[in-house]
Amino acid sequence: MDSICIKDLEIYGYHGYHPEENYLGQMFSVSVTCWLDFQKAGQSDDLADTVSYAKIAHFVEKVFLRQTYKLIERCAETLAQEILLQFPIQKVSVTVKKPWAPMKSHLRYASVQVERMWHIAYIGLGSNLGDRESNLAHAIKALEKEGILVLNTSPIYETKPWGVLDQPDFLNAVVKVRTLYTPETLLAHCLSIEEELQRIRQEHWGPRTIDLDILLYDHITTENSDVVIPHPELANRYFVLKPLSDIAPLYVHPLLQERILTLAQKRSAMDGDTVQAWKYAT
Ligand code: GSY
Repeated sequence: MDSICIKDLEIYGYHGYHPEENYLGQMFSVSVTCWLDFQKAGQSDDLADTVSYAKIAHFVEKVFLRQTYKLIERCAETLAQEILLQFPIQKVSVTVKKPWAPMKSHLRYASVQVERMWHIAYIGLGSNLGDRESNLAHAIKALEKEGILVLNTSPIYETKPWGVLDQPDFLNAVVKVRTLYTPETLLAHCLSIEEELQRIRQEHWGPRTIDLDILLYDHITTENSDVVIPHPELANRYFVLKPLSDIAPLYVHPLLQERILTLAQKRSAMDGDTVQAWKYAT
């Protein structure tokens, strides 16, 4: 991907762990690389088709001086997040250097570097207690409140219970989201939304106000993680495959190497009658 780079932008700031750093201040040097596609600007010669490096530099100065942090790690993390939110870029790298770091050793500088990028994830939603449709709507709003941008919502389906059969029918849907969170942090947000909507986790595979499952995250597969991606049951559950295939038919399952649409069609032969159209989510 193309990149725009700002190297060693000098800013006099007050970040530091020692109180004297906070009142005396010192020189910092900040470098930023932004990844984006500027093929269009390469053809058009128009600044509107890319990101102005002057604007990035000005924005970095503003964010850098807005607040004082003890750690340059926190400073770099904040800069990376704010730059990704402010500019239409895919990925950013931020380096913060402290050439005057107060210590006995002689060195050119101490520095930290972070790389952050947008991620695309698909989250499955299910509810079979209370006002099921409003539970789904609340969960989607709650995701947005946590800073998770919902890009697309599948139609809602009414589905026969899977696992424990003697329980009410579910409403299921899938959302496509854009997030800066890691899979672990995204899962933590999903769990806190479930708690907020008072899911009662009494019976495994039993009724629930709301269930949020991370189905896919970029094209990664995880190992030795508390979050298993792709969701291990994805290919077996038609109530997930059907809504997912509506919004990501061509996505290739990273382990099975088959398109979601193909997996859905295969599963439909077995479970097609367990999933019925409900109505389109707003
Ligand atoms: O894993 C999601 C919770 N769940 C569901 C569900 O969402 N829909 C249907 N149809 N059956 C389910 N069984 C469980 S557990």
